[in-house]
Amino acid sequence: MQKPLRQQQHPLIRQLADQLEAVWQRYFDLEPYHLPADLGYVEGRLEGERLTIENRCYQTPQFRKIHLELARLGNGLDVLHCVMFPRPNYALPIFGTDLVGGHGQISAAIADLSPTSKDLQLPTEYQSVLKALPKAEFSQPRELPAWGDIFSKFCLFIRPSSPEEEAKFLAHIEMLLTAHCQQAIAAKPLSSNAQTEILAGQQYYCTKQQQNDKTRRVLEKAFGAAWAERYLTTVLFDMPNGTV
Ligand code: BLA
Repeated sequence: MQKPLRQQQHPLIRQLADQLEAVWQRYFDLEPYHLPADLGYVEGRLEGERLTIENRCYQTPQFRKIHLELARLGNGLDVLHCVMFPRPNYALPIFGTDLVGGHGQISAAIADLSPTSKDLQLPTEYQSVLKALPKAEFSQPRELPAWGDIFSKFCLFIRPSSPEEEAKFLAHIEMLLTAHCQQAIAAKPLSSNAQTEILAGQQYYCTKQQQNDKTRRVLEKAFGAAWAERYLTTVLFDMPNGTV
């Protein structure tokens, strides 16, 4: 039996994976969410190197899908991907985080609570909570790509430059996620006619994320273009049943 992927990955990825699950377990009774049967654990080959993907997926009354994915390509590329999709009857933002690194260095660390309302603003309760968090200053901020207009003004996108900055990133995400779980638990479900806008917001988020060529390229090289498209649209950034 192989060791769980996280034990072979960059320590920041392992720590973040453990932390995300600990916070979810603290706030929710997690029910399993079933991914398409062949897409839970996947192995492919990219230019002779093995690409391994391990998915964990849950749901709660507030969240349609809480997805944590760990991926490792050979010994050179480690990825943590996480998205919490709210159910369409909750006007909640989308929590997302991505860590990408290799050879002992994380090159991209991103975390956000992304708005899904028409005006692309976070709910006012979230704005006040996020404004009150300690300012997260990092020495190497990174610039968002063109498709990144889905992210809020609180989005953190950096290259952590030291173990201290890695710890600061972890601590920041813990606060962000804790605030999100508390808001979600306090949120009231909406009536069905208010859900169209929320679905449209989630659809927009997914469409933009699917434009991330860096993710698509890794998946295409290992599994081919058709598989990558299916994975991007059914596992990473899918819409609830019955909507397109
Ligand atoms: C960047 N994502 C990247 C990069 C790679 C991947 C190789 C480039 C790293 C760098 O520029 O240093 C690869 N990410 C993957 C793969 C998976 C993955 C293979 O998740 C999954 C199998 N991406 C997300 C989510 C967010 C996100 C949820 O999946 C944000 C909440 C953001 N990833 C994101 C952004 C970049 C990135 C903004 C930088 C893109 C750029 O600079 O062009």
